[in-house]
Amino acid sequence: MADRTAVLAALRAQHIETPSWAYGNSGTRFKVFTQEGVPRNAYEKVDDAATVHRFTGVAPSVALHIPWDTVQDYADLAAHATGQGISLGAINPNVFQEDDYRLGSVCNPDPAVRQKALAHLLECVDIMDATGSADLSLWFADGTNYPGQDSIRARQERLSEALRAVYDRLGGNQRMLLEYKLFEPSFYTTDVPDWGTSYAHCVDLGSRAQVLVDTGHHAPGTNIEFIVAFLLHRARLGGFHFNSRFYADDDLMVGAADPFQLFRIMSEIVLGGGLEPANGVAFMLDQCHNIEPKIPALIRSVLNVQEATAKALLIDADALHRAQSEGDVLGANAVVMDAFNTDVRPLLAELREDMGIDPDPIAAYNRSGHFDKLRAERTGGAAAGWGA
Ligand code: LRH
Ligand code: MN
Ligand code: MN
Repeated sequence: MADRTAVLAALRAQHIETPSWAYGNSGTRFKVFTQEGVPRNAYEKVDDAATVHRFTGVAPSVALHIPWDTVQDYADLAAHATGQGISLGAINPNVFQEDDYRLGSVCNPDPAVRQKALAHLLECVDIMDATGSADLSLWFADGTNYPGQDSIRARQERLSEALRAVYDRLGGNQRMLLEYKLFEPSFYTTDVPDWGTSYAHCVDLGSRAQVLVDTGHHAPGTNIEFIVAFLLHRARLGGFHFNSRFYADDDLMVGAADPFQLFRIMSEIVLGGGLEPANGVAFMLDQCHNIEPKIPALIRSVLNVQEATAKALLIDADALHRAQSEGDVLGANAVVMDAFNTDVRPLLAELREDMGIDPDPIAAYNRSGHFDKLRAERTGGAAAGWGA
């Protein structure tokens, strides 16, 4: 059996980052639904992230999206976060929501648009300097809709050029995480469609460029845990945008659609040493809560990642290696399934009690009356960024 004390210590040290945009109103291309009590600005999003941390104990940072979270003074926002017991995490630039980006951002055929996009990326590194953020999470909506629309090769060269300029601007403790996505908003080619493209650019750039795996960005049926194992083995797994999906990039609560997949991913992380802080794997969420209340949904998501991690930590690694080296197919599979089928809720309740928080964070939040307070205090909450 895995050592219980070591399992509890690893769970206590886990750090799951929530995204500022998950606290705002969101929807689909058909409708952005408004909810009561949602934050009206970046400061209130930080407050909500701090609430999620207070109830879970393992979500001590919040990612920002710029310009959705634009403020006058980023150092002041960082100080506000510190005062609330959390920190500002990854900075996500936005080069996909302006008319100029109709044909792309850093891959656009027009050099003036490329320049504008690059200037925004560099400005985001300035913001990281002010917030103390270590990670720049890059996602490009760039691509084409029709064969012949633009040169696939020329677009790759433009991408390389921009990535190089940003990489060279990074400070010594800062990283660049390059996110890939198979399709959407482009429907014929996407300029960073898969982990291989991201990996190749990262290798060109240097060791502080790493791949960001958003679990909703693959073709159905893709074996994401293989990608995770490969990238971790090559020291290029920068982190995750966790969410779950039934069809495309659904951005549903992580672990809701396929808890077994989340467990398989976390198993590769645990077995590959990815929980060690030195390996720098960032466990971030990237979700939208269109119809469900946001703070409880984020608490649920954090708990889902924690449960999958706990199960992965319970894998008896010695028994697994023994079965694997003996070629014992059924035995090896049974070791993994035993861990998956373990009810880890009592273990996690014990952990939370040790940490001085309620063993049932969602019930505790619902009892706290916090939402009634938000509903009374906040009127006219902001949209997350879509359809605002
Ligand atoms: C793109 C994406 C990317 C964006 C976020 C809002 O689908 O996953 O990470 O920054 O959604
Ligand atoms: Mn994402
Ligand atoms: Mn996405």
